[in-house]
Amino acid sequence: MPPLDLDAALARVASRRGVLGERLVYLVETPSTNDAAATLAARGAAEGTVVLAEAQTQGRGRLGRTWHSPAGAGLYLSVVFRPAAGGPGGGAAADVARLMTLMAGVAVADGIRRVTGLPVDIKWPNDLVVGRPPRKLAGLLAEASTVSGRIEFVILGIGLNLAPAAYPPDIADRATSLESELGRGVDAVAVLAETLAALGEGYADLKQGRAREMLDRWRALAPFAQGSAVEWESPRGLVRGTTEGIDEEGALVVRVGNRRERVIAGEVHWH
Ligand code: BT5
Repeated sequence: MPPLDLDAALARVASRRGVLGERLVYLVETPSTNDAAATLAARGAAEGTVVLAEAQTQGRGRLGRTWHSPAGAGLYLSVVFRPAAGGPGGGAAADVARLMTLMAGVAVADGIRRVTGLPVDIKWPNDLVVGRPPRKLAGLLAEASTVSGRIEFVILGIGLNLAPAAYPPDIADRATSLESELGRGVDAVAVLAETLAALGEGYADLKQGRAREMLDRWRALAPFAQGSAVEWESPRGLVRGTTEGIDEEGALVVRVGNRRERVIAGEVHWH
């Protein structure tokens, strides 16, 4: 059973969230809400379908990593998007899909900020962090399904820590939760509703060609994207540089010696 007050909270933000959350599937435990949502989407589930779980047994991050998802310690949810349906053509849908992770970072950060006042920062590309040194509060996982090069759907997964949990030691040092940061309980239902509202608005902006405003907001929420030391493995070996923001396609721009490089995917280590 989903929390009883969820319907009321979603009703309050109905005009902002659009179709997001019109259909909500609540699971007590599932391997991964991204997989559950992808299965539903492949069977035709409508845009905006949300899968929410109390716990995940195989929560995933990027590059095959694990997202620890103990029961009741976090929000674990996935949303079905169909950017190619109805509105824009294939190229525009690909643009929307490409910026989905950054848009979601803005939405989740703003959702949390509005409900709790906690100054959450975004760390490129998919982390939400708090404090210095930054501790990870939430992570995003956008996965697109394509058929003959056309985007069928995008599943956006959000894992957000609500309460402290017994993580493995290597993660415990770098993770945090809303409760540990705020020193009090949080209204998880309000955070969920406000996040879906912000996601609905951000998605509408992207579909209507207002990516620039979203990217500006992203920049304002992402202090590490300017002047941070980073390194990554490239085909030429380890590359070190200093971040110089993001470009219009959402790539991280890094100054390496006297040239600039664009980083679009893969793993960047921050110092
Ligand atoms: C992410 O990957 O941060 C994306 C996480 C997305 C999770 C959601 S939950 C709902 C949906 N269903 C899924 O199966 N996934 C999505 P990445 O950037 O690769 O970061 C993963 C790394 O974060 C791990 O290797 C750990 O170091 C760390 N980590 C794992 N669990 C964590 C947690 N609960 N809190 C903070 N850090 C964690």
